[in-house]
Amino acid sequence: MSVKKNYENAKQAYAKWGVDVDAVIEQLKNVPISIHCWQGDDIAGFEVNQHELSGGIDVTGNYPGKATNPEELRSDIEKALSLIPGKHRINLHAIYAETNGEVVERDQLEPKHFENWVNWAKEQGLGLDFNPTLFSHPKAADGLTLAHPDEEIREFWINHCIVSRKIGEYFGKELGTPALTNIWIPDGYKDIPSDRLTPRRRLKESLDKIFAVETDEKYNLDAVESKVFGIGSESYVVGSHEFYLNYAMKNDKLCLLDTGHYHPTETVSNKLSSMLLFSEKVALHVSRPVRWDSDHVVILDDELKEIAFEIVRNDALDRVIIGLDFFDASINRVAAWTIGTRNMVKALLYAMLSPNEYLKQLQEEGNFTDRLAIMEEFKTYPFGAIWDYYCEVMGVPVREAWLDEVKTYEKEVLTKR
Ligand code: RNT
Ligand code: ZN
Repeated sequence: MSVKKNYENAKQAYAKWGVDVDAVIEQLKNVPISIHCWQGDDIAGFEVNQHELSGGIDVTGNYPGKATNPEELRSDIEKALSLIPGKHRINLHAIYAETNGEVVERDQLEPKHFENWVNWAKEQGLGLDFNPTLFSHPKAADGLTLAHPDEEIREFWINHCIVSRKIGEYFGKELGTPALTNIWIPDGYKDIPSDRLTPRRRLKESLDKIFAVETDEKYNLDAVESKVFGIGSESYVVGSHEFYLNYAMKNDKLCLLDTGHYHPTETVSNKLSSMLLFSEKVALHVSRPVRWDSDHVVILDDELKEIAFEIVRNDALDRVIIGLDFFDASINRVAAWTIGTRNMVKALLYAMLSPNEYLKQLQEEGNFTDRLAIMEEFKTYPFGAIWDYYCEVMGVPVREAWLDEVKTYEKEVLTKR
């Protein structure tokens, strides 16, 4: 297979429509994806007194070889990164703190507990993002955290979020690229509430207290993530889309849209243009809901491509912060990262290889016949040849060759754990 020859031919096909493939490749190299660390250990984390996963999310499967300590997790991430083209970022949760065998309560966490991560990120040339962990904890056992009626519980979580934002700020300062610190809480009710307002009022007040503490936005960006339902919060989620959309707009925070957190026929792709009209930046958790918020590995499906089209067509590659959020324990976890992240990058490339200006013009002219015709024909343009070439020039395996590397890693490393 001559990757280069196929590329040259494919390039001509795109050039005919004014798509400058070399320029696209240069641009794509600079688009980071924030890869979630928690795919590697089923969201277990490294707390000394580990608590079972809670918060209405679930990881199913028991594929062997999950990471059981920070070194293993970092080495697994490095393996995945060696198979994914581009320079990316790693997204951590507070439960990935390293406390030297000491129990450190979450409201007492400090930057020093993430020093190893920062040193590693420097070595690897990676940016880091962060999340406070408001689940898998006795103080979250009621399914309520920032909206809990008990003030002491609320205070604990408020403080946890404040120290987390400080940790995000530390990441940004150390690594020279701002961290996105994203707050997601599980708060909600299994059954029909008798009062929807009071918990939301408490959440609003808790957030106000959290954000009253300043962080430098050169180093830390705050995001809030909504949800439509969870296991055990089927009837009501305090932090709904409308809640956070309004909160973020009013308080100049980023809205984080998770693709699994909306009603099944509602799509994040259709939300981006509206968000971008009113916010400078939007954040994403790209996931794949199968019948529910199941967090399956991201595949190259129509909605993923549509999300990528919206980012590219709206010229928002530097305004949409793309993060991933899936966790599948039924397959090799390094493969899961590799498949999901390669697909995200593929979708962006696919969208960038479309004659987007021309298609917009057709729409403005009311020429819907040509719009549909060209959009459909482009689906079978030689995208694969460009993708193969991109992998080759970025020094990562072309096509499925990465799978052999994962298999070797599994045999030599993962199965020995
Ligand atoms: C849960 C949210 C949240 C978590 C991670 C682990 O529904 O999507 O983002 O998945 O924080
Ligand atoms: Zn999410």
